[in-house]
Amino acid sequence: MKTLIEFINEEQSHIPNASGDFSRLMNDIGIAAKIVNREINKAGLGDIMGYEGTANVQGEDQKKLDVYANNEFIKALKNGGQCCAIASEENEGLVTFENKLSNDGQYVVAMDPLDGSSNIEVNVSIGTIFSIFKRKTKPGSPGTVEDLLQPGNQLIAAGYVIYGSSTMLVYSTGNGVNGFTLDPSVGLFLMSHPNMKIPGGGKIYSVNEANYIYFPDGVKEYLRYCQEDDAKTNRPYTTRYIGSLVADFHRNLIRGGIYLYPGTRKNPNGKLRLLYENVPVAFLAEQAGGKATDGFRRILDIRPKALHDRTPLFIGSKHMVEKAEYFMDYFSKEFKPEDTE
Ligand code: P6P
Repeated sequence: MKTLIEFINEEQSHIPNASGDFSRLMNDIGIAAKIVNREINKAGLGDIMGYEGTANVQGEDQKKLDVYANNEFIKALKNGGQCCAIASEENEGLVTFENKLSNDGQYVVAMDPLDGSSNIEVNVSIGTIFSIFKRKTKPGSPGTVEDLLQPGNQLIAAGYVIYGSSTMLVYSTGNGVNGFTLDPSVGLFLMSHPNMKIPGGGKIYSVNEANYIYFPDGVKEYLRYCQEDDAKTNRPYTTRYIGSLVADFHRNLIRGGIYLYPGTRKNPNGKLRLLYENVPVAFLAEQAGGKATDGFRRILDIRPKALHDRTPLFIGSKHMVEKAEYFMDYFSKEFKPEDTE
């Protein structure tokens, strides 16, 4: 099996005049993933469980592993020198580095270092999610917020690490999606899932139905559609909701399906963050033949106004997302953002 570094080098060989900087950045992410994985796998044995006693910019209690993962990915990206700024779910402001090597870095990274961390103590899969953009500002000084406020259609790469029954790194540079499984006996990510594609005929829907009464009518009608008995269209579908975006998305990527985190009257923009949750999985979904919108707009075309912007998310098998969009357009036009083309 091809190792991650072999694949990274192979991809680099197809890019004329590649400097190797991106390859080193991707390798740094792989190293940080292995370090975080080691800590997660023994979380129940050390004092790494539990709360840090602090809250992040989202007002969410930070777990010790949240802070640990955040620090490890920041350290790896700082030491690598290819990254001049990081936007992290765990940091309110931009993370920059006061050293020349990083200030000359060509790339910026947006990340959720440990998504779904509320699942840690119940041993449910959690994940790291990341977006990589080219900086817009001139090298020679730290990256700026402007470097991060780019729409997903400008991505250089995006991916996630899922720390589950096995640990996988799944990412794309725009030439399809490839999955690498960590072989802990040798400490290498090996290509186990080449050229991943979301099956067309998905019949799984993932949504937190506890929010049902606050959902837009379009979502309520779509859920009714999913539950109707119609053998010709493979319904009723089945529902699976893990409460960890990476795990729910990864299952749908392999089995087909749709994940929805809609906006509600209380929270019209939903819960998930655009830059380091929705954009990376939307990039992968499209690269794998699927679709990702906020119910009306393509996720990758939405320009963030701030680092921690939120948007609704409808993502997965193309025909399922398009059916959900149909119901949103028919029943819930009032949720359509003003700047929808
Ligand atoms: P809820 C985890 O906190 C997360 O950001 C995603 O990983 C997950 O899909 C979602 O929120 C779960 O949110 O409101 O259903 O608990």
